Amino acid sequence: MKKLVSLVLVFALAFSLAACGKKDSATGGKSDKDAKIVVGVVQTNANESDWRTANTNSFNEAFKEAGFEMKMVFGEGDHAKQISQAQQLIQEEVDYLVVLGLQSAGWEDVAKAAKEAGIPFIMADRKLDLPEDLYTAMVCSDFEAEGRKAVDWLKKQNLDEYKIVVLGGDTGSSAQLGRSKAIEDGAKENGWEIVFNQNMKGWDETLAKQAVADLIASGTDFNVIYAENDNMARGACDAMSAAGITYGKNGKVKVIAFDANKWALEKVLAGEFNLDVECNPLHGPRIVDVIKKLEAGEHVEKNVYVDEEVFDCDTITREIVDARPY
Ligand code: GZL
Repeated sequence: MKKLVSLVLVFALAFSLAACGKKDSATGGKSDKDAKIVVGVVQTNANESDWRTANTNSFNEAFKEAGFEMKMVFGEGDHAKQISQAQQLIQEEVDYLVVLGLQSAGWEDVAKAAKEAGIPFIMADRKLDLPEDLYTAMVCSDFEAEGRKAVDWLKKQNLDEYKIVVLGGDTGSSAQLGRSKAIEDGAKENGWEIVFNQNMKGWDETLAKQAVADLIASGTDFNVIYAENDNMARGACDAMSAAGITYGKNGKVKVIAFDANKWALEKVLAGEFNLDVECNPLHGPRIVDVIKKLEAGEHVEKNVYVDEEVFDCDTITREIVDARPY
């Protein structure tokens, strides 16, 4: 009889230990309230762009402030590497998994594994192609909306002709897909000509500069640069400067950029960029807020798009630029 009782006790103990190790992947909630919250962050690349640097710094600062332990890994342009890094973090039983995907597709297996392990899956920056039951929260930018802001501005310019150079970001990222869709749809709707449309691997500034230099050398005529981030817009401007082509507020070529890094807004203020569409990188505090709410068992909005502005060389001021946080 004694043996039976001790056997039951052993099973009961094993069961309760197993139960307390698992979290509800929808709401999180660390079982041991005193232990540090460990957050796995699957980042794109370390030195992809000034935007990415501000984004990574935002996570570092906000997580340190919140007392979270952060395990950040970098895919460095390799989607398969990001997938295996995410699976590794699940194996390490992080309390939360935050993903900034190089590619928007291909995340279902990881999201299912996280759910099975009871680890809340949070998307930051770039929305991934996942059904709502496979992620806990999304805090991203609406890239197509960003692109529509640029298209609406371009339409208001009432140019005599529209010969547009599109310098796209990393192929397949939701940022590139959304911004490119907006200009491609806008060109169709308005009868504009896209004379060049190529994605620059890694959002690379040098590749963008070379692409525009080659276009100029080939005699291709254009009067709009639609660069899907600030760094590529700067590369395009360097190529135009080298060829003696005027651009910006009083130039031949209108320059549109995305991200609105502070240095780029200086260029808007100087009239070198005509328009810069904000894509706010400061996701650290936003993700801390989501995790704290989950830990407290509070309601968390499933899908949150970041509020973002547009900066126009005709209206921007020194005060606006000086007040910018990144
Ligand atoms: C957008 C972000 C993009 C930026 C680029 O949210 O994913 O990646 O626009 C960055 O500058 O490299």
